[in-house]
Amino acid sequence: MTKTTQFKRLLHSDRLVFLMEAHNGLSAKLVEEAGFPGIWASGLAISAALGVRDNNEASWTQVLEVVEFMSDATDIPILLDGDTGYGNFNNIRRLVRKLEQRGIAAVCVEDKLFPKTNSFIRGERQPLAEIEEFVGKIKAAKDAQSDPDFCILARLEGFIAGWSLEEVLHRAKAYQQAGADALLVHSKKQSPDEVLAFAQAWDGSSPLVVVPTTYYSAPVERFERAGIRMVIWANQNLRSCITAMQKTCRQIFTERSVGTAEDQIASIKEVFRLQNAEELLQAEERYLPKRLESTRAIILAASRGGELGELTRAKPKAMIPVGGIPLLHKLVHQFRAARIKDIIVVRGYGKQEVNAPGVHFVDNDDFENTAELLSLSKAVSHLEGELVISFGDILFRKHILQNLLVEEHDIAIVVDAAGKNRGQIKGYVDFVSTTRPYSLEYSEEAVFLADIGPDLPAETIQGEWIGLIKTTARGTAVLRTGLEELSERPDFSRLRFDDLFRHLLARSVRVQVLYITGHWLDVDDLDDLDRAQAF
Ligand code: SPV
Ligand code: MG
Repeated sequence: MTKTTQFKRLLHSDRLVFLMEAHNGLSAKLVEEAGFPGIWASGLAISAALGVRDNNEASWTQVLEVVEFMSDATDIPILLDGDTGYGNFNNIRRLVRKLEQRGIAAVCVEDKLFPKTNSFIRGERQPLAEIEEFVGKIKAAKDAQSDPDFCILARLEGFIAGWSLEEVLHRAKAYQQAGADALLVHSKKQSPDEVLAFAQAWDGSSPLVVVPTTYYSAPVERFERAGIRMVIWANQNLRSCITAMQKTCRQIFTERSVGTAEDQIASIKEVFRLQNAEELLQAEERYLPKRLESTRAIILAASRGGELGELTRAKPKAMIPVGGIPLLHKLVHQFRAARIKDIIVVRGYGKQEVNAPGVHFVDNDDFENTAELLSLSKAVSHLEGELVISFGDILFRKHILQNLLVEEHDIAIVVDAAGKNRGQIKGYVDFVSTTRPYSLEYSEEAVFLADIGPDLPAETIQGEWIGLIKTTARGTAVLRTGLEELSERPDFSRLRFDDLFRHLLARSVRVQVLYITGHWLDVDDLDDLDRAQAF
């Protein structure tokens, strides 16, 4: 049932119906959870919550924004306190159209002048609108609605302004004839006498609504007996949160601690429940790509890094601090930042010194006599699904991993085009030749690995593999098969990644090249370590 139909039915219910005030999305939700069938979007409460006065200081579009949040947060109908309609007949026409668009069920408009003042502030001095002018406003509002169940309530401020019962009845009849769906009779008396007198004199041809703010102590049965259809508790939520917040603020300020207050306020968990945070988690499961979530990383960190001398006497180079943080921890952090949670570290030298929170370890205890592929084979049970393989002694900028992760080819490696001139001064460089040299020109065409190894002819070298591979689930399977095939070779324990790549190339497997230019480094010796400290 639409909210407009729900509201219309409430107006014509044969039982007394109670609406409760709300002033934002959260309070609206609380009203709904308490069991109320509808919400009073109070002008007083909304303006106060916005930190301004109930004098049309908040613009009508600002009020519209608030009620839209309220409507989005709830499934019960909202009756907006539309003050005097924010102008003349023309302004209320636009208001009604906008309210319909935002899912508001009804609006109440009072027979005073714009800008209005709250009825409890010198109400007796407040001028009423001319009857004809207000009648025109109601007619215009009714003509503007497109949903036949949208309701316009006419609010009688005659008692507030000190007019007689006759005058109020006279106006009521005129507003009813203009098309008002219900009449809200307001009073600032401590007793319900005025509204009950009105109800008694009223012929019942329109539903009556009352707002017992000052005469709150009157038993509601009296309204029921008088044939009143709807009671609005107009501001109690606003007032209760003022009291609660004042108390909490005072307490936390004077105690300089949250200690005592903590048990008296809603838990963060309750806040999340009210926001329906759970729904978003479920939606993320449905709509977010799972690819990155299920990608795992294998970090090869078995070697000592003898070139670093004393520094690696007690621990492997993966645990050497760079800027105070072990290299391995930096790598793990980078993977986590890319939402890779499942991280496997192959350790060997000084394995008792290798740690990182939340990672799985596998060991290559024969690290002294073996090379990269043997280390990788120790993690063979993890060679499944989408995978990133990384050397444990490299540092790279975040964008390199991000770009690698979105590559679509089954096997992709990162090649530093700037590394092509690195020469042979360093220990072992995985030089790379490709199907196309690095170029700044844009090209749709992917680049593929043509050859790799430390001894490539200089003129064929287009870069250096930095020690990062990404594979799709299919690519991982291909890599694993290649690894298993090579493991048959008697020299398997001495084989390195370039051997694996050449093996794959010989089987016509395509390995995509993602070019970078710098923005990474490996830590092979003390000079590298110096550079890493500054990275
Ligand atoms: C409001 O809640 O803003 C009202 C009711 O209009 S009263 O404050 O009693 O005028
Ligand atoms: Mg109001």
